[in-house]
Amino acid sequence: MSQLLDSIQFPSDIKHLSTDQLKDLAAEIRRFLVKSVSITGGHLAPNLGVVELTLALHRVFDFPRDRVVWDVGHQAYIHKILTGRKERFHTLRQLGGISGFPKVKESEYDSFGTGHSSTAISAALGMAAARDLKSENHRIVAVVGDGALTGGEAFEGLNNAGGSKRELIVVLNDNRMSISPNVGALSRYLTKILTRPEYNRLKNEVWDLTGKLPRGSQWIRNFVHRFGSGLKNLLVPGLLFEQLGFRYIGPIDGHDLPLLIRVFSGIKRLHGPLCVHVVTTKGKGCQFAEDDATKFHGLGSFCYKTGAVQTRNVPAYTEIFGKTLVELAEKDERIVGVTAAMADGTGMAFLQKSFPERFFDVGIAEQHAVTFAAALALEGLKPVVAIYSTFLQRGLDQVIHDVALQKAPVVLAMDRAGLVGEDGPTHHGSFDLSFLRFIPDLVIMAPKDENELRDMMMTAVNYTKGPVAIRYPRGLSLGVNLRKRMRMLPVGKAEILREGDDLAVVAVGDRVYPSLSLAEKLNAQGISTRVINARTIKPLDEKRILESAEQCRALITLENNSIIGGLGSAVAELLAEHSGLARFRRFGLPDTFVTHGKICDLMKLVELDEEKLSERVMEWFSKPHAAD
Ligand SMILES: Cc1ncc(C[n+]2csc(CCOP(=O)(O)OP(=O)(O)O)c2C)c(N)n1
Repeated sequence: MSQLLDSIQFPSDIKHLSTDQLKDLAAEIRRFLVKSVSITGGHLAPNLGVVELTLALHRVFDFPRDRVVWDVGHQAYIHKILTGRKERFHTLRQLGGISGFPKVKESEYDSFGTGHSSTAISAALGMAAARDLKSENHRIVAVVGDGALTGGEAFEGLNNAGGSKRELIVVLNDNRMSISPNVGALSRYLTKILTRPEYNRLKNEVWDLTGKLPRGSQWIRNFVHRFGSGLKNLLVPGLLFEQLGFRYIGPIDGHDLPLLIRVFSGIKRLHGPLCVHVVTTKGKGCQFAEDDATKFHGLGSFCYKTGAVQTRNVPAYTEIFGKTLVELAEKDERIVGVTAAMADGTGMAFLQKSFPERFFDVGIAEQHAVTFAAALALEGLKPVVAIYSTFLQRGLDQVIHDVALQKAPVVLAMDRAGLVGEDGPTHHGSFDLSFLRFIPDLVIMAPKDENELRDMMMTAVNYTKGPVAIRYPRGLSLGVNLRKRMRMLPVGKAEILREGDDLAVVAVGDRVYPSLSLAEKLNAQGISTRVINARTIKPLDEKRILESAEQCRALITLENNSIIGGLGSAVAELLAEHSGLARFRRFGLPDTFVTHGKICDLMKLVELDEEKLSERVMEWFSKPHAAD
């Protein structure tokens, strides 16, 4: 049977479709999405929720002349399908394929790159200011989830946009979910709006009326405006958006395509900042995704018929972290957990389950999470804040100003450190060693395996002199036998895992075991190789590293962090002050934004895979050197 979707390449292909055809197309898109994402992995539930919304936007607006900014950008799959990327959709998130997020370089329809949340209103307002300066007249739409709206930058954008009076449409995609159920007062406020049936009914009638209005009928528009405002004054429990300078329109059923089209067509005639509150269901149209929208928010491959995911017999680092935290919390009631809307992703959900009163989900608000934790610590508690490395970038000033400067004993658990794979450059945790290492009084650790992660967690929660950051990678742990008892590690002491006197490899975190394999290879080539597990990047075990620099002919560092500012830089600084001690070279992530793809493929790309790394090291080591 010929499919409607087959005939769709660009937004112009949907402009002429009837409402019934658009509805059929929505159903086809859903089937296509589920099948495709079941193979590539990706963000299923958020996209299933915005099928009608995306179709309506593309039907009414004229992208790319008009602009759309997708907040987070994880829900832009349908937008991609409708804007010339359907044929490449099977390459989603794969090396060389299309990105899982909007990317300016990928398409003229992607007006702004996203991946981290809560940026869309700021970006859209910047575009509006540019448009006005250039005397252009296109429309700018920011699509923002209710979860993303819990992030501070979204409020900063709303505040500025509402004050500016520029023409801008914020579509609030309200599905009551962040990754987990949404939290906070704003979420409660939105729910209150939704639970006012009389408001819904009347409001829809207003829109039915406006839909039938002749274009440009000023008095009726004024009437609708006043009637609408009066209605809201009567019935809405608060007028947050209106008070911030936005015309609020909604709530609107985000799966009612004709209504969405009518509303978007109608508001094209309105001026100033508008907020269209659209209500959707995450996972819509796919039972297993609707039933467990958290699991199907973002995941790897799964069975498209049942949603079943392959089970793994080795726990992920995240799970080790989460369970260990519970173990520690059982013994010390001062331990509390903080997450910025990532209870499941960080493993904090284990603590939430065991000690709900000692668990805090603060929303997608990393800055707030860090300051909040600093205060908990100064009040005598032991907060463990779990934030992905890439998202802690948001909280840097708070780590400096609120945590380290006050020597607040906060534990920063940075999951997803290093390359993360398919989510790509917006999500790689490539920089945390670089952006944390210069902070005084902050201890930074990285475990070589899961036992060491547990030991580091125990050490960190018992470290009273100041904050401790622990970084660990995405994915499965190594599957080593877990020691039941954790032990305290000496802070600032490296461990020598293998002796040798030609080359010393100082490695950290998930690069320690690969260093051992590297040493095997080098030894087989007659290069006697020492392997040092740095364990703490700050303070660095200077004594041991300087000793090795003296005793070996050359020294290298190996890390899953940018070579700028991380372990390699720390060792380079040390050696520079003790000049002439050793030939030295850094191996780590290159000074580029690494693309998306499987971690193993990316490791090859950056030449850190086992084969290429040993070739590079051997080539460098064998080169004659002036100092030799
Ligand atoms: C700064 C930042 N922190 C955390 C995340 C991880 N994250 C991705 S999507 C998401 C939830 C977004 O919720 P919402 O905006 O409501 O969109 P929905 O998935 O519900 O459609 C979170 C927490 C992120 N992308 N950026």
